[in-house]
Order: sequence, then structure tokens, then C-alpha cells
Amino acid sequence: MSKVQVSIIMGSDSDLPIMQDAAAILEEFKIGIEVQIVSAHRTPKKLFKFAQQAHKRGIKVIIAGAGGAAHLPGMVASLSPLPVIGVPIKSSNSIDGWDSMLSILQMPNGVPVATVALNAAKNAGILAAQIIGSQNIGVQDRVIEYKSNLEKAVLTKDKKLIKAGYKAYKK
Ligand code: RP5
Repeated sequence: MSKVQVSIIMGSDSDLPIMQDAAAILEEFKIGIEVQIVSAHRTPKKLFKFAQQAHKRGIKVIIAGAGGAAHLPGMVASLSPLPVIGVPIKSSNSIDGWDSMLSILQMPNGVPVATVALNAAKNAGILAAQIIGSQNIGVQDRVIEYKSNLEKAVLTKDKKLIKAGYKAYKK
């Protein structure tokens, strides 16, 4: 088992169907993770303890997902020296997702949260891997391979589209 380097936290277990994408891609990159529920509103004492201690436990990056009045990523960023990646989630108490998005995105100067697109937990995982990879050549090699596979997949589709023509093309 590799040591835990990325902590994936979310405001509620209802966020897990989205946040599990971050866990899956980080496991693919062979990066040690932990997954927890930390709620800014329902477990504020846990939030403080978690955010003040994560770097002392060897965590390098925190991915925090929340929806609606999504205060979790920003509050964790206010208390932790670690990079925090925020995942806005369109959740049961979201109006349309913009509420989650803007709650996480519009941080004041001095307290950044790297915000990914709505529900884009997979991208949060990839960004965390890129941060870890800047100090770990094995992880960086896996990120390079991942990107090269993305390129190959698109070029294969392009060939198929050019050959079939846009009317006959089937995904
Ligand atoms: C937020 O409220 C959570 O991050 C979740 O997205 C949303 C709804 O939570 P539940 O009522 O489903 O537990 O704090």
C-alpha cells in the first residue's frame, strides 16, 4: 500500500457518487488516498481538526467537494497550508449548480482554491496527480502516459471520422 498523499473529502455521503471519480483516477495513478466526510456546517469541529493537521500527517494535496452553500473547500483552504482543489457539486440542495460553483470559485485574495468544473471530480484527481508528479517522477511518467493515451484515442476517432464521413460516423 502506498502512503496516503491525497485526502479526498466531501460535505456529505450524497457527494460520493461524484467524488468517487477522483478516488478512481488517483488509484489508477497509484497514489495513496483517503476518503472522508467533512462537513463545513454539520461537523465544523472535525473540519478545523482535519484542516489544521492534514499536512502534519504527510498529506500533500486536499480535494474537497461540496454542493449548494459549498463552504468546505474555502474553509479548509483558510486553515491549511496545502493546495486545495475544489469540486463544485450539483447536489440535492443546489439551485442549478452555479451556487456550488461560485461558492467555491470566488475566494478572496490570499486564500486560493483551485476550482474545477461542475461535478469534475476526475479532473480534480488528475490535477492532484500532476501536483504530486512535480516531485515524483514515477507519478509524472504515469501522467505523461495518460495524456498520450488521450491523444491516441482522439486521433483514432479522427481517422475513423475522416474515413466514414460525418453522416455515416458512429461513435
Ligand atoms: C453540502 O450539502 C454537501 O456537500 C452536499 O452536496 C449538500 C447536500 O447534503 P445532504 O443533505 O445530501 O447530506 O453540504
